[in-house]
Amino acid sequence: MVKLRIAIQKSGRLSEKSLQLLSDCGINLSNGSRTLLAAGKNFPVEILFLRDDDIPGYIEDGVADVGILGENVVLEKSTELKILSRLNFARCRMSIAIPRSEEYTGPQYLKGKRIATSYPKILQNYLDQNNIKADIHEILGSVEIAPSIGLAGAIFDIVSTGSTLLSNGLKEVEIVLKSEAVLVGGNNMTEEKQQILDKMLFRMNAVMKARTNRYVLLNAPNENLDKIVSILPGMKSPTIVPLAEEGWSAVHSVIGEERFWDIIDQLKEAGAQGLLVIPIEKMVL
Ligand code: PRT
Ligand code: ZN
Repeated sequence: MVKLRIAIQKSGRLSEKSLQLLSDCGINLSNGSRTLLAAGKNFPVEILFLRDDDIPGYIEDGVADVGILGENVVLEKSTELKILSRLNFARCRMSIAIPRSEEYTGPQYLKGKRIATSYPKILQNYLDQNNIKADIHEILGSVEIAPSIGLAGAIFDIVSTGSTLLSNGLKEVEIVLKSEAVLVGGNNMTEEKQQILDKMLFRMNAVMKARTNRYVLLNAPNENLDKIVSILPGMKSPTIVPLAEEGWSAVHSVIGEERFWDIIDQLKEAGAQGLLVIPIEKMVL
């Protein structure tokens, strides 16, 4: 039987969330992540556990069909892979940082400087775009200590909370790109594999929509219903059910997380009471 081979990170920041996403998509694995290869029990996939840096090469060589990895690694390692879905986890940015004591005067500050990074290709693109000639010094780990040991005048690295920069006496001066985990694929997929992939993408979309939305129930006096309905975005329009108590209704709707607290505040002001917020497990539109 044909199986879609999915490469995920063996151990690191992406591993757990990649496995969780598959599990939320109803894809259960027969053996744990300790082996190199695990089979889907109830879905035609095989999971290959690799170092994230190796995933692009495995897909380009056709050993894996798709993979989950940071967009930053995709941009650094490959030009051939297509982003099939953005996965909304492992968010970070790739930034240039310099010693805190230095005065930053804009990208031209970097001219002639030595910049340490594990991402020379992305950095070179950025420098070229800004017409800056600088000396890129590639190192594999602990990039953040390069300035303090006199190895470089600036660094280009992944930043999440910024606390690593802070504790190394550095400040972030340019955000070059924003990254998140993505599902990527190569260019030559058989029709059978494409069908499995489409089915999995459909499930992933349902899971991701559900993660970024909440189901909201509230009670409202009937005279305020028009106002409340106008505040709610909803999928189509909210469900309104009369309460046992005369003159009151229950309103059910779905709210996206990006405007969630705003909308809740507006609902309260419009007379909503007894608000309940419930996570959604899957959302198929
Ligand atoms: O062993 P393998 O090669 O598979 O893993 P890895 O060590 O190369 O990668 P890993 O597991 O550290 O990260 C995998 C992916 O997670 C990265 O490619 C990014 O896409 C994403 N990601 C998200 C991050 C971070 N956030 C992050 N904070 N990757 C690394 N960091 C580092 C950052 O470089 C900094 O040094 O974590 C440190 C802490 O960051 P602050 O700003 O929160 O202090
Ligand atoms: Zn890596």
